[in-house]
Amino acid sequence: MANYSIFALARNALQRHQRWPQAWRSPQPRPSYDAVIVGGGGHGLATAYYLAKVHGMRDIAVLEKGWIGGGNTGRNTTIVRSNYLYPESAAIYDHALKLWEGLSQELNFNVMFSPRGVINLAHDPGEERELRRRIYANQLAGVDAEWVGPSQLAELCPILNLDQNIRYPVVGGTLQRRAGVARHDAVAWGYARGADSLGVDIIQNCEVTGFDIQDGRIEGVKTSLGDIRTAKVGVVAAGHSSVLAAMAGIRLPLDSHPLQALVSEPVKPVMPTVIMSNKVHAYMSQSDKGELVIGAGIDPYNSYAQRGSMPVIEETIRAVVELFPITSRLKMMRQWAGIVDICPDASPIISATPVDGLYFNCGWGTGGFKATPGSGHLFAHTLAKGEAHPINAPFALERFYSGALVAEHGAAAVAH
Ligand code: FAD
Ligand code: PYC
Repeated sequence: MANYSIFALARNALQRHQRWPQAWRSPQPRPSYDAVIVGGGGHGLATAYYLAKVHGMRDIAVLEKGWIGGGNTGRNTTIVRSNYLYPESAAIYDHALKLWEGLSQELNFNVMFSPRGVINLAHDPGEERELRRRIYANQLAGVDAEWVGPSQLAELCPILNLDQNIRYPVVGGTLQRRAGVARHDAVAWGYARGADSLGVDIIQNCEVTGFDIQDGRIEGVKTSLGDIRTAKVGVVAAGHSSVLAAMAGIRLPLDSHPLQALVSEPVKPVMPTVIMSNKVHAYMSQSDKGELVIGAGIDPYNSYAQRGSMPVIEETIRAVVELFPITSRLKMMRQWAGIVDICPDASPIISATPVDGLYFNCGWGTGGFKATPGSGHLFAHTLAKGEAHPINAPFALERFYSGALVAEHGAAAVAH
């Protein structure tokens, strides 16, 4: 069997994958669709998949200006958890986590969801109080969460520095055992393949450059490949949501910032869980390839440059070396940034807009990867029915008029 696999691999390599079936088609856009999704990241592709699968809408196009998953979906550090403070957030993120738990089976595609636990560290008594409050809120909302002290931390992650004489000593942390990581590209590919098989057209290298709006109603989109007529548009463009909203004359309460990450050379398994520290602006996990995956807090200035600035990443590395001293001799292989779209309350927007038929799903900021299946599922409901699902109703634009904000800066766990 092993020999057969080696021969099969060699044959495929020499044939340059000639007889491999395409995972999804590359169609030209048609002149009209029942619905158009702008943005071929995980959220846009998941929205199209659930529109087709759950709501029976098959005449759909996903328009992506680059390649699918080339935005934040392929740039994030893949942490999946649902331990947010407010019940509205716990409901939306745990809805997503439940979908993650069955996603590989749902898509018949291995998204490598690995519930290896996520730990959020506390470095002082004030932080411990705040995190313990979040544990109680999570437990009341039916989300698993527990406090872990230094001795449990030493068992869960032996490379964590628990010396009390360091700059920011670790006093304990929260643990969500159902949380973990997943393979980010696989999520885009799995949803693309699933949506395509249900008839959705996925059109890459197709930039939306404007909207056709008549008498307050959406009638179509203008694209780099020509105009497309449609009565329903869902925009899921992450860091570029404000740019698209401006094309429709809408101003969204969003700030766009670079968020950086980097990976080390691969090493043997040393990090069995995920550790985050909001206070020192650093977090780390280990990929299945063995690379240590490290992330920072946001770059404080607004920008659309997907690279970020040196001082931010230097500060993060300083913190990582203090928290995990064995990293001090590792070589770093790659560094990058994505543009994140942050709301004043650090919660997302899933909403109708003043333009009839035009909907936005954005504002996931530093934390939308974990939401991908839930966000797509709920946005599909909102688009298909023309009204919010009860889980995403609190995340409509109205909250910025009513004042019913869902303030999640603390639970975002990545410094803003
Ligand atoms: P994207 O994947 O960015 O998709 C939007 C797409 O829209 C892009 O492909 C873009 O090309 C396309 N687009 C934009 N404008 C147009 C246009 N005019 N026409 C057509 N297409 C257009 N979240 C977590 O939960 N856990 C994490 O560990 C985590 N780590 C992160 C680390 C980093 C470094 C970054 C940058 C983000 C991280 N996030 C994390 C956040 C997460 O990546 C995002 O919230 C999430 O991936 C957003 O998904 P999306 O599908 O909405 O966006
Ligand atoms: O939201 O959990 C998160 C996260 C981790 C890294 C970036 N965002």
